[in-house]
Amino acid sequence: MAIVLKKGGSFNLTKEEPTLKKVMIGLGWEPASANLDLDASVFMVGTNLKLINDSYFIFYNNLKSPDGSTQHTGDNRTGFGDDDDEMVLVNLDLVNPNVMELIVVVSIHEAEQRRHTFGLLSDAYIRLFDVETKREVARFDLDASYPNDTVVVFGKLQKTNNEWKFYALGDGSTKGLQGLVDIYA
Ligand SMILES: [Ca+2]
Ligand SMILES: [Ca+2]
Repeated sequence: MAIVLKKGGSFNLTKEEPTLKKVMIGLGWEPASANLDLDASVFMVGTNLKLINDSYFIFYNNLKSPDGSTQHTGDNRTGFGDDDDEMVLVNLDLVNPNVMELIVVVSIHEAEQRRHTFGLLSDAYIRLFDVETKREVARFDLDASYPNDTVVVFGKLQKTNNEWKFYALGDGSTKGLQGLVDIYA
């Protein structure tokens, strides 16, 4: 049984799932209209909460981290369908030791030009899936509404004392992906 998290909740992967090494982070949503394109990205940051290197910003134009740990499986343009719309694979054993957090965000492509916000979609979630045992281990359904937001931090993996924890965040912002790039890059 997967752990179902609420906003702000956390899950200790190292303690609860000690054999988990290869994690698929699945992200899903249902758009209210066509041409609403959401994009998953990951900021791999160090103790100072900055990218350890620009190439550790993982998004549709930079699909794989230099350490080989983190792989974005590619851009989905529509979000239609109940399965994961975009996915990121993380091999925890390969994560560069300087990386303390993998911050998983979803932003809306051309949000300002198209006047799109998270208010136009429903059933957004983030889930962690064990690639080797093919089990969902944790899930967070974003139940808050984000009528004006153009980017939402869905969750993060954080390493503390060599233990990995997953945090369900659901933190929205009106500043788009660039707003987060300004913070973390
Ligand atoms: Ca997309
Ligand atoms: Ca979907």
